[in-house]
Amino acid sequence: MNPSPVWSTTRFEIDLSRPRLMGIVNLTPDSFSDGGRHDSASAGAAHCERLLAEGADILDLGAESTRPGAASVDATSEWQRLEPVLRAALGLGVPVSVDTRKAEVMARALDLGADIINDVEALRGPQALPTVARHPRCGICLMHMPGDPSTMQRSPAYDDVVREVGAFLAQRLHACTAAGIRAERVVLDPGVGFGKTPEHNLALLGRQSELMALGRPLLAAWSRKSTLGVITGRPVGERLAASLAAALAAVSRGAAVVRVHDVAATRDALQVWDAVRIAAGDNPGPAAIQGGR
Ligand code: HH2
Repeated sequence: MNPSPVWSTTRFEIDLSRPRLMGIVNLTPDSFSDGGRHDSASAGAAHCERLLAEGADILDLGAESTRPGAASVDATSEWQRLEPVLRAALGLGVPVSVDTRKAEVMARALDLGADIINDVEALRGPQALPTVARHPRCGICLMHMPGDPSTMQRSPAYDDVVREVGAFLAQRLHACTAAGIRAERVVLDPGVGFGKTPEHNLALLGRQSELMALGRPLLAAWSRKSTLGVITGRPVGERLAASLAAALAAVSRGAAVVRVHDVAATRDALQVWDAVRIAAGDNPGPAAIQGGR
């Protein structure tokens, strides 16, 4: 089955016939690679504008870190961090995603007009699925994570990580469609670094075609993650080249969206990759993000 090339969201139909860049906007004091850099409303809004100028197609705003062992944040504090930046981002003319696990934050973000809910718990949290299902159009990213961020890296073990992550994502996609959510609204993410060893993460990338068979586009989020540090021996601040290599490996194997911190550099890398596709005669041509309703 070929994944549908469209991601249907609140205001935009995102054409995924070429890879899309999702720029990460962490509004947190404690994110694993850029905590404390954009955690005031003005710095967060400025970062959104910077990522757009660098070529982001989608902005992903998060106000709670999900790094291994991160302390959870209550919904009120999360929303206080998010709201002013979300209001500003929604005026920038691109799809805006909100990275949250809490139904209360999802509901508020959707009321304000958010285009996408990106949930690392794949809508398994209390009231998350019905909250999103009540919305007629928003896009959704369902990610695989066993347990929660405080426990997920305690000896992750699978018999066959690709088969088990695929079965989980298929089950969550089914839960969404059973709740009345059209499949075109959903993108799937194997969850690099969430309850997985470096070997697990690499197996998921190397055998990505098995996840493509689930019939929905895939999101790849390797940016700066620790597996890249294990492979290269580099600390988190020196993983740009490794992140670019992983992003290109993911899109070459069919990923439709790459979630990254370093938008300008990833844009350059994708442009070269696209130019090679054109030269090879297998480029589908320019693709647009339609909408703005
Ligand atoms: N990773 C992070 C956060 N959100 N969402 C999806 N769909 N996939 C991911 O792999 C993913 C995600 C962690 O990265 P980051 O946002 O930079 O860090 P932190 O959670 O510490 O804020």
